[in-house]
Amino acid sequence: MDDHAQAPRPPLRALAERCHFAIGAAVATQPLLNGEPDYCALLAREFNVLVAENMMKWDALSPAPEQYDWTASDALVAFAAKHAQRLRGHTLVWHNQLPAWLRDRSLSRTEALRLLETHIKTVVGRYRGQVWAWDVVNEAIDDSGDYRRTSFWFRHLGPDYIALAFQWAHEADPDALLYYNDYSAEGISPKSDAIYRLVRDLKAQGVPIHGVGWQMHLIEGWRLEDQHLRNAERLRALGLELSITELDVRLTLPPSPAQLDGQAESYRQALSFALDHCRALLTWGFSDRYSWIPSFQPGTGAALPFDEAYAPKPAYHALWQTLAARAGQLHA
Ligand code: 9MR
Repeated sequence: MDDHAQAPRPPLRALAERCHFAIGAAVATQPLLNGEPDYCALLAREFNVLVAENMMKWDALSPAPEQYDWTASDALVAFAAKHAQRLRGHTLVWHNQLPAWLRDRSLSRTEALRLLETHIKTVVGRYRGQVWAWDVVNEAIDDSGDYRRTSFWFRHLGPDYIALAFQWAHEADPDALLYYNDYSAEGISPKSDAIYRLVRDLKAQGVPIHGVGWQMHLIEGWRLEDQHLRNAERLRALGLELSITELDVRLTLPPSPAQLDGQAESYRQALSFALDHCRALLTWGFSDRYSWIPSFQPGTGAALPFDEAYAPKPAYHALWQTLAARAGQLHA
């Protein structure tokens, strides 16, 4: 933690607040529940919005039918309240991380509808007024631009589940911002075209959707391009807001200093874009000590702004400088 003293002051959240911007990170279950001192101190210090990496997913919340265990999610909600941080809720409807009791069951359409409505209303209702924005539907479109037809919810309900999920979430917390969230959604592609059509049609039908989340799990070398601006503009023209919800930039391991600098440039460009076009930017974790990347993408990692010992990396300094420059301009 000594290296930590080298982090420029003030923290990211103080600079972000001057820009009316939300800067945040996903929170891992174990270090939060264990109250790991360095982890919790940095989490509280640097960020003004948090999201549960896993704690609010269906399998984490509901180990058995009609049973909920709120231990971890309540701990996160309490942590955020204590440190005056907003929360993003992740995620209500997804094909992954469904509890086995649900995934392995054969359901009629009526049963599937009842289970989904009850789950959404139970979770959103419990945290009504405490969650700023929910990822209501996650990853419903595949890379070819079709619905993800093999997903549990599509198989049981067809595409109707998407509008219903937003409606139910809205009934449970009329003040929460409701998002559609996906990966590889930031450029112009068959997938982002399909997301655009989906959210455009939802808006046209009067479905309560307020935003689109771009996850942005990036590979090294990523740079902002005109296609990202065009995509943002068409979504915002629908009256939707945007957030970068799960940013990380993975590197082949072990990274060289040049790779870390290149990564910092990706972070800088993503944040600079977000300050112009988005409500929030959250990274998927904040320290390389806890990141999904090495186990899912073997041979790669080092994707986050702090290293495994919680020392700030060039990516952290790039975020800091970008926010500081913007905060300075606003107050010049
Ligand atoms: O980071 C999450 C990891 O701990 C889980 O094992 C994994 C299981 O599917 O989900 C990861 O988070 C995902 C997020 O919920 C949705 N977008 C992609 C993220 C990375 O896979």
